Amino acid sequence: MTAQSVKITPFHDQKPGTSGLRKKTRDFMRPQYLEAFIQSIFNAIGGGHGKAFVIGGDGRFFNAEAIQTIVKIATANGATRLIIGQNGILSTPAASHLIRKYGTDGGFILSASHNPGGIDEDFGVKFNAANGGPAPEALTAKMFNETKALGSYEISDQPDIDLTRIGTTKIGAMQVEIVDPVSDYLALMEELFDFNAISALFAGGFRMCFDAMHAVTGPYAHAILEDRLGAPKGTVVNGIPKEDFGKGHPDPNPIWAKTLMDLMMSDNAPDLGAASDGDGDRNMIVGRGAYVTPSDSLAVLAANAHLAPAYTKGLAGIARSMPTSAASDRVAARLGIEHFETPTGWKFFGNLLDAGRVTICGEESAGTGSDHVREKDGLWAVLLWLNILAKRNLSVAQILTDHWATYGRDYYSRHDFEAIETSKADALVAELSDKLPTLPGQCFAGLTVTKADEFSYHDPVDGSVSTHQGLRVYFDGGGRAVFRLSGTGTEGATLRIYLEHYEPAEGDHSQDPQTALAPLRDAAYTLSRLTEHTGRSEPDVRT
Ligand code: VG1
Ligand code: CO
Repeated sequence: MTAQSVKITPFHDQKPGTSGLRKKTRDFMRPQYLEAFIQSIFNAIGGGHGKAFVIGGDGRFFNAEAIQTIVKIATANGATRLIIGQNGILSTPAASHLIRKYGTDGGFILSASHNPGGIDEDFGVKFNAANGGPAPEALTAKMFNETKALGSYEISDQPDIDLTRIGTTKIGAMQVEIVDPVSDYLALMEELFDFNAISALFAGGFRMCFDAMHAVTGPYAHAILEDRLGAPKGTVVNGIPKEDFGKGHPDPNPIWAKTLMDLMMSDNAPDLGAASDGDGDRNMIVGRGAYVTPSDSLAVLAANAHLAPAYTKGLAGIARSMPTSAASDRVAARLGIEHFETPTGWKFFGNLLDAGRVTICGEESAGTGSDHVREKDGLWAVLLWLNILAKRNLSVAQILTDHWATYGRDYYSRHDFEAIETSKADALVAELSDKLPTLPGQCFAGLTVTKADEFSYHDPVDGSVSTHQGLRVYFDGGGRAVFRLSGTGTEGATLRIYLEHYEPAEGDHSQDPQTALAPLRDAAYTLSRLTEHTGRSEPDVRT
């Protein structure tokens, strides 16, 4: 076995986005493309010599091939220990846990998350640091700089490793451990939650449907919900990971998890419906006849977390991404704890979690998690809901109604406009950001603007500043519209418009969110000149 240095011409399009580098799978399959990015990561972290890494992915097309390449580059860069999920499988939260549990120097996660998979779809690579969390902005910037100047990569000519067999082998001085992807994660969940109470809930006839969307959570959900907690066989559907996710979008929202939504709105609905995404870090929660928006889910989980063993002592604080509704802020205020508003993307929660300033975090995009790992965690959220349902003896709908009666309701919806020509989306954002200072006092579709700004984040832990994190417009009557461009797409631009309107505790909580938000939508579309810029007037996805 020898390592060789391969000369290359650097690529100039390897800028990590909201969550790692995402590209068309065929881009990643181009000669030297993956190699260049992986070598740049090693360069950005000061080399691989003597270091340990976790490696795994969501099982999408090209997962196993990419892992073999990373192993060879890691060998040549002097790594001494690799921990790899069997068959190349690790959910994002499980990978985060392994990094922390075994104290590795970081981990490589192969996933494009909720984006479709397959040779003509998407692939992605994320690097997580030694705290288990996504590389912070300073590190992703370093990686990008490395990619642009890269002259060569190091690779070893060893044969492929056997990913199917659990156990430890040696490649030269390097130890390679193939581990069961589920067992350490399951043990962690057992520490956090009251598994006896949840088992008793299922034994008492409680029914749920968990849609793994042919993605990575299938094996985890089978092992935890059915085998360990005793939910009836068949509780987990679409539970076998497929390379192309059954040709679907593994995105747990009412559009892409429509079959589950239809079931939950029908007469045969079980007590709880849940779904997770490609890499297992997102969750959707839906009760019988009651969809729970991710922003509300975060607030309900925070308000009830003390019912689960891990959180009986209470929460240190709560953080949410800026476009997420203010529902969780209201919970923090009542609990008398700090709350934080961060830019979109889990990497911004890392410092707050590491510093012990927050315990629970969440995003409107169906991500919730806590300080047990440094990623959002789909099954964790489902188990916390189950723990709460087991303790409170109420339905999901009753818990929600009760929550709104206490805190008021933040009507919320995100409208996505996908695959817009990049130049048109950029023009809309540039024009809107230019005119922000002139908006206050102006009236659009009957609503008057009270305040408008561009969000910048000042990290209270390390003092770093992240600018250009979304445009915010506030209206008379308490409504808010946020505009930002997605950082996870692989085709054109996706414009996200986030709408939110607060109805106090004594107000009307029974409206359809799209109806309640219609005036705000009209104002947001009009003031951004959405149709003039993009030719669109109907979103592709409403969450
Ligand atoms: C989206 C979501 C964001 C999330 C990110 C990664 O980013 O809005 O909240 O953190 O995806 O999630 P963007 O830039 O497209 O809006 V995942 O589950 O795709 O790793
Ligand atoms: Co994901």
